[in-house]
Amino acid sequence: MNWTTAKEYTDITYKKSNGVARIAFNRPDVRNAFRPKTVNELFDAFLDAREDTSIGVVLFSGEGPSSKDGKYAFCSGGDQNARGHQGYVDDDGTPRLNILEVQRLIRFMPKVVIAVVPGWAVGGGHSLHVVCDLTLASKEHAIFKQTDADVTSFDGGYGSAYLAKMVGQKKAREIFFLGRNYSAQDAYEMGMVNAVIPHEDLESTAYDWAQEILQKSPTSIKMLKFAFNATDDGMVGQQVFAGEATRLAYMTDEAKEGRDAFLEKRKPNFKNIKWFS
Ligand code: 1HA
Repeated sequence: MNWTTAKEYTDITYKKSNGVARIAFNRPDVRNAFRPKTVNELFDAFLDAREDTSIGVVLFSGEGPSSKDGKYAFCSGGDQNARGHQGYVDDDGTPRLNILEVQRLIRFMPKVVIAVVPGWAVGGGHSLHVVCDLTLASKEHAIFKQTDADVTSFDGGYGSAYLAKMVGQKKAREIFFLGRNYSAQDAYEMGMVNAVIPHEDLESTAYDWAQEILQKSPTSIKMLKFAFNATDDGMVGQQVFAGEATRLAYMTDEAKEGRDAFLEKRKPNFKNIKWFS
């Protein structure tokens, strides 16, 4: 791993190495809770990773440990100190819930996003791991927990409904209704974690998984991601999948003929195009 800093931020770190981007929360003393500033930075970094054509995989993690007690965290959700009556209050006083836009960026980017969970994944932090394509968890320190019902919040989208598709209805309801702690092994057995990794190997294993994915066909990977998404994403899922299909269609001779005919102000000639079945 030869990381170079892609951009300096206050609340997150953002690095790149050899086709892989690494975005990590950097507020370890509050278990990597996110405030509006954190969310704005996440959005900026994920957008950059999406637009960078050299990047195929994004690792999403949390820096640590805490300087106060040495504990690790992926993310403990919304910063309760920044929470006003209508949402998480920005520096200009505007209440926001923009973390859902970050969820959508992760969900719809044509790249693989891997949650690398070194410690607590709680509340909105739990939902973020759920929306990632894959999750790798620290054997010793990862703890999964849903506190939404403790603090009068509810992620009624991917955080709950998609979780239920992953672990089953009964288990998802247990996670939200009881708000218990689950170890990495528990989460693995439920089907919401891909692998339980010794803590000291977590980062290198995540990087190895990313490199393995990067050996694959980029078109296959993105079409597969959007195919997996489509059944749960309704018309938007269809739109995203079909958008990529359109891109492929644009690369054909048939599409060139359609475009050229328009530009040359003539009727298109599709007679030589075969009707493959
Ligand atoms: O659900 C949503 C949304 C849904 C829809 C649309 C938008 C959404 C946006 C956000 C969210 C949410 O994220 S709601 C859920 C918000 N998060 C929580 O309820 C988790 C609160 N934290 C905890 O339950 C615990 O801190 C913990 C299980 C993560 C860790 O416990 P532990 O190891 O015992 O540490 P603890 O002593 O509690 O915390 C260490 C320090 O971190 C404390 O600060 P200190 O006393 O040292 O000054 C603690 O206050 C701080 N901290 C932890 N989590 C948060 C936090 N400070 C602010 N906000 C936090 N979320």
